[in-house]
Amino acid sequence: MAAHFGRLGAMATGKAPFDAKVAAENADVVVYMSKLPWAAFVAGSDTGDTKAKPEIWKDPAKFKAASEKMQAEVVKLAAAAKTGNADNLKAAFGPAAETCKGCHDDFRAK
Ligand code: ASC
Repeated sequence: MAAHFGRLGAMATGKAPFDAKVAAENADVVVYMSKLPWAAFVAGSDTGDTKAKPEIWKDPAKFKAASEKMQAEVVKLAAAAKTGNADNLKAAFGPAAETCKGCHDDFRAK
């Protein structure tokens, strides 16, 4: 996730040249991957070597809402990437990154 989202971030922040094809491909991978983590957070998976905070299981509705917000934002990010316009990617990247950060702040230990 970090690798593919990171490539979009590099383009959105001017650290890498904008390449519409690369942006669209990476955004599609992000959309696909955005659906995957949630099935792993089953009851009982809160123990052992994990960065998952107990809040995931204490407030599953909040966790689910955060996951859905991220999934919605990366769909918008992919749509923006597919316009082939760097400014659209830039505009969509910040809100998507906020949903990563928001969930990590609340639900992932440092
Ligand atoms: C990334 C990455 C995250 C998010 C977050 C956004 O590239 O690995 O977790 O962006 O840092 O604030």
